[in-house]
Amino acid sequence: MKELVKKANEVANALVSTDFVRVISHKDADGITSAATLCTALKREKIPFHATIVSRPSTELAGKLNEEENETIIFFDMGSGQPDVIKEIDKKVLVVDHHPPEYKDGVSHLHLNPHHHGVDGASEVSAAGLSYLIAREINNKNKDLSCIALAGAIGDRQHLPLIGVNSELVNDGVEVGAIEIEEGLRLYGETTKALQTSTDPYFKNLRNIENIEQLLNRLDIPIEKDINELTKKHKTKLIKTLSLMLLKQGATAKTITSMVGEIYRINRGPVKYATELTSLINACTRKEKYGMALSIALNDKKHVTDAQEYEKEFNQKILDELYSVEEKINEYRCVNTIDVETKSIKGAVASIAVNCLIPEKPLLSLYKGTDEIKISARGNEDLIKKGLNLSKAMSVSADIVGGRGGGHNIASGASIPIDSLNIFLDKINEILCDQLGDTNE
Ligand SMILES: [Mn+2]
Repeated sequence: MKELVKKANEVANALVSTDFVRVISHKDADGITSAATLCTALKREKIPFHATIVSRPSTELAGKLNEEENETIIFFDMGSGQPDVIKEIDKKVLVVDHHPPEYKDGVSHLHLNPHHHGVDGASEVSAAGLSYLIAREINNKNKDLSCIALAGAIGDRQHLPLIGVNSELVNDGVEVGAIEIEEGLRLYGETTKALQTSTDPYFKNLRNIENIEQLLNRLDIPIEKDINELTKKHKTKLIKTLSLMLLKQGATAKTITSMVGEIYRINRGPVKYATELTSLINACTRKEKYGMALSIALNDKKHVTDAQEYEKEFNQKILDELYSVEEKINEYRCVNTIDVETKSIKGAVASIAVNCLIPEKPLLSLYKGTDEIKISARGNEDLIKKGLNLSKAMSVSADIVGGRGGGHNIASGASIPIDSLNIFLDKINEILCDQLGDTNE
């Protein structure tokens, strides 16, 4: 950890000694909060910056950056896996990424990646946490920015539980009063709504508001109260009932235990809880409103209502899809697949289903476009323990059919040519059987 902070300090020094910083970050909650954390720190130092949110570093992007008059460019949440593109940029490039790196030194001016310092980038720190370390090295007063970075760690699902740098940044936030830790259900808002719209976890039998009201009445719990404002007695009763419900519908043990735990109230930012901030940013990115997402992460309240509207809309699509997921499943020996109608929800649906409904096998969610099939693959902790590595399975299987794929062991993506689905599925099924130790033919 010490070494990682030392490297963050080098990046901080490189930034404060320049008069303009060009920030390029990834288009997800982690990338956007990374940019917001650093940009806030730069603003406080009166260092001008320009931030752009992109999907991945490309030759086209490199060309554009070379034409600009920036001296210093910082990449967040990307770059460790794209040395070729980084090399094309003839400026001072700083790469800050937590994905497994394909190089160490010699490609960019500075390369901050936890994997080089014995820190796990999949569980202990995301790009936002790295951005936070840099911000804190720029000025110790930036500890309050931990609440933005926390939303990034949550976005990359590194909060169950928070460990390593992530837990350190929360401690910093608590120390300066930017974050308050509460114990409770990891849901927010009015109890009935919170249960009806919950996707993390997803309650199969709480689709109708009548069912929920009946349940609450039976438990003698007031329906109009906020879920986190319930008395301890009511919360305990509710948690017991909900846990049983999840168990019955097939949810993993981790899903059930994760429903309860630390929740993080943030005292900086346009919403009350860190999870809410993550969720609003995600809602914007799915609509490709990256500027809006960034402005929310930068503590601008202007777009919150719109973002909440997107969130609601998106949530409904997921709930509709989940409702029929069990009927739509195609079963292979070591993998399940489903077809989804909306591209933007395929990852979310797969991830919820494999944790809350059908946990026995990894789940691939397929979106069939005109010439490509986009695939999101999701697993759960139990499958990881058995040896699941979706990143490898997806990249190898996609390669074979002339597509491309990769990601993390628990969550991965691929795109493949439209006519290659059967070959792809045969291959990935075979690889997954191998990984999961299913040796029977
Ligand atoms: Mn990330």
